[in-house]
Amino acid sequence: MAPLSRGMLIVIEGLDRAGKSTQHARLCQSLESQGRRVKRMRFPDRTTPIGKSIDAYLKGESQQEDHVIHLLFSANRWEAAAQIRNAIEEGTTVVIDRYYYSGIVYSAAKGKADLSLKWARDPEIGLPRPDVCVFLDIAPEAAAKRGGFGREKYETNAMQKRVRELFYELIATSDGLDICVVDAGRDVEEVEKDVMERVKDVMKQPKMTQPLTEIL
Ligand code: FDM
Ligand code: MG
Repeated sequence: MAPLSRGMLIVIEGLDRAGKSTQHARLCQSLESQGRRVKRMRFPDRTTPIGKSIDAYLKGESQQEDHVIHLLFSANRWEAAAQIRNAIEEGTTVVIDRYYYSGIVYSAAKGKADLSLKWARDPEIGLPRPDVCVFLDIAPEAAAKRGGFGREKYETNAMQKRVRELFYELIATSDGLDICVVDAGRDVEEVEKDVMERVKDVMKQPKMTQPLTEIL
């Protein structure tokens, strides 16, 4: 494969239990085996002070007003933005488990009139824009069969169902989100093959010879 002058910014998205962690790990490994430098990241990054507040909220140990927690999730990406940009500039491919797509959709799924998809997206403007986001699509019922939910805040069937609807709305209504959908209800290997194919397609695109852009 031709060397890229900069790294790629790749995001893996999906509902809980869609197989994000597995596919994230496998994609990173295959990119490394092809000789690329890879930086693994995930959001929320629960290790920073902001991430620790998010963690406490998700575990039900603290309460946050819905707009406030939304902005904390966004701030948690902003505190990593320079790190992402620097890695990519020096040729490292950054692969992230969840990014601003989850940020928009999970907050909007709460159904508050004053917390729309648009409101939720605004704080993300200016963050590094992914070259590709692979949305691992799975029916909430199939996801639920993969094992019960844990005790975290958003792990309910109603929430997952709404999140999936909003992911579809996001994909349908906005251009330039760089999302491609992969059917994640199949064997791990089949999904992995599809994910790699999507990434390879993007590697060939002219934008890969240009600097990384920003979310508009
Ligand atoms: N989540 C994740 C959000 O609500 N907003 C965000 O910006 C991000 C990145 O946090 F329910 C939600 C999605 C999920 C929860 O994520 C924790 P992980 O991937 O299960 O740790
Ligand atoms: Mg989870």
